[in-house]
Amino acid sequence: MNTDVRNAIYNQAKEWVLEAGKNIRTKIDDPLVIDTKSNPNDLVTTMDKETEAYFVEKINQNYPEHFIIGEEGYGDKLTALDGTVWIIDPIDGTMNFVHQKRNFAISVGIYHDGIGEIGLIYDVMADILYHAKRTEGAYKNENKLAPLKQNVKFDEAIIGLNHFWLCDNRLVDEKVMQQFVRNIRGSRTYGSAALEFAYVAEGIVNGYLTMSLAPWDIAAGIVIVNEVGGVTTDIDGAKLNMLAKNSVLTCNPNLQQDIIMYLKKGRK
Ligand code: 2AM
Ligand code: CA
Ligand code: CA
Ligand code: CA
Repeated sequence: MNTDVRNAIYNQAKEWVLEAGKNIRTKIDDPLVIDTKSNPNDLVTTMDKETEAYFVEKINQNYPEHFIIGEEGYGDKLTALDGTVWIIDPIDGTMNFVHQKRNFAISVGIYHDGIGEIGLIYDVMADILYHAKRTEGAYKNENKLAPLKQNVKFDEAIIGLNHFWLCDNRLVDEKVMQQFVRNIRGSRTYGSAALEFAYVAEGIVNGYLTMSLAPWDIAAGIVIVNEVGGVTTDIDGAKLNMLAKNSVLTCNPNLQQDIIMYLKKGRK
């Protein structure tokens, strides 16, 4: 993707993300209409839909040749990542949005011919924008993020993961995962995949392990983590499919082999 074109798209995307975030903050105490999707704990609100619709309208107006993949279905149904594709999660961490009114993010990844060019993750209530352009480094607001530390050891690592890994699950023996959390230094569960990617990029957690996420949960995060030297694969260490669901490991490259070895040991 041409640098001038990319800069223009990046500036525009950033403006829309900040604007959409401001709209959410303004309405944060308004009554919510909450529906459920795949199960009673899988929430969606009018604000998720309104925010996605806002992006889709703006993109269609300004970039009619671009494609959109969005969680709430206002985008396109794509079977390939050819051309420029905006991969959007209007609110990542809807449960946090509903119950906590914080700890949720707007996530926008912009890919060109399958390559992640731009990543934007906006922690709306904290007003912190994590952002990156491929090969130009990653930023937290105006501050450039440092490359990930070289010497992080497995037994000193903090890993983001939710508690389902420790319950009977279809992917990995929970006994092995219980051993895993005892052998790392600590675990954290933030409830927003996008923010967990951002924290890996920031180096405040050293990895994030997650079951079955959609492209919009991870598209921006992959670009941002990549810019600080982090690596993202599926939980077997294989390349991700950005048109399907994936169980994902994003982490400091020092830890990747150790974590994947653990998973392999318990893999079903
Ligand atoms: P969401 O809030 O955009 O749905 C919470 O554990 C993280 O997992 C969030 O990033 C959430 O994104 C994501 N997630 C993906 N599929 C989910 C589902 N079926 N139910 C709840 N959270 C889901
Ligand atoms: Ca959702
Ligand atoms: Ca999400
Ligand atoms: Ca969402």
